[in-house]
Amino acid sequence: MKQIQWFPGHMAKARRQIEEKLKVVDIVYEVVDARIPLSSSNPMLNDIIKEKPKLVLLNKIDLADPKITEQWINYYNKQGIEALAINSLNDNLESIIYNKTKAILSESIDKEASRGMKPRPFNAMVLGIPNSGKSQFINNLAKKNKVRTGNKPGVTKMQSFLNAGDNLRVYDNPGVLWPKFDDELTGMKLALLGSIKDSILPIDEITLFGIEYLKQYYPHSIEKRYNLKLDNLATTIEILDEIGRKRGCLISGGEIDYDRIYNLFLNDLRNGLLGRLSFERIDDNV
Ligand SMILES: Nc1nc2c(ncn2[C@@H]2O[C@H](COP(=O)(O)OP(=O)(O)OP(=O)(O)O)[C@@H](O)[C@H]2O)c(=O)[nH]1
Ligand SMILES: [Mg+2]
Repeated sequence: MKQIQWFPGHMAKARRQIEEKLKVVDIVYEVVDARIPLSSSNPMLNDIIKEKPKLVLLNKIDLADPKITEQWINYYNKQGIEALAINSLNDNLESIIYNKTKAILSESIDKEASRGMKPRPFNAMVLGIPNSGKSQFINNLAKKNKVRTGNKPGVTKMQSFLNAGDNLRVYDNPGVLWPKFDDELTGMKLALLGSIKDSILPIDEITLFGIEYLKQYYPHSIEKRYNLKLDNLATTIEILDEIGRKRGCLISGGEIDYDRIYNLFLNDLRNGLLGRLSFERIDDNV
């Protein structure tokens, strides 16, 4: 996985580049991970985009708990924040996104029309932290017309668009923002889902965090995947040992190979093999 190290200088540069692009943009699409919508958002985004209309896209819903995703959508809507739940891998998003954008921009469309301006395509910019699915989302929108239309005279090199249908254009290079890494729990969740490098946090801690979360909220998913009964296992280490035995993660002499269990568990979780799981709940966070 590509990984960006965010230093203050990088942040300032990313911010400047985004602010420059925003001048010709009608709407910002903020892509977050539906499984951790708060942890995968950027703390400065609203400050950077100011009054620009925004649509929050809870992406990767195929991996998230549908009930929790619905609660998050309600949560955003109650605060007057526009939000949609999407799957950028498999859904056909073009008309859904266009229609929502048109509704959000309706007031300014009417204003332009009343001044005698002709209808024009909307310009959108995609923002989000690494690995949230920005590129996947842009490719999904632009699949019919993957051609650059920018680089016209007077338009800076960065301002090249991809057509998403006839009436919507998205910047071809999405804005990459930093996550909230000052909070330990946030870092743990991002690492658990593979959005920051495992090496930043110890893999054993990430695994224990994941198992404890599942034990609390999704006990059946562990029991089913690893064919075990949690009632018989008092501690998280006992759960690990049992997974190790069930999966044959053993070193010679019959000892448990914990590193193999960590990798097995994290791969299962990240690939959706433990079911559709969400790691952020409104009750715990708001
Ligand atoms: N299951 C699932 N996977 C997704 C979805 N959207 C993106 N992905 C996967 O998530 C990973 C990251 O997606 P990208 O589109 O590369 O993410 P990005 O935000 O462009 O990441 P950076 O370029 O590093 O900032 C890839 O493996 C995608 O295939 C989705 O809706 N569902
Ligand atoms: Mg990308």
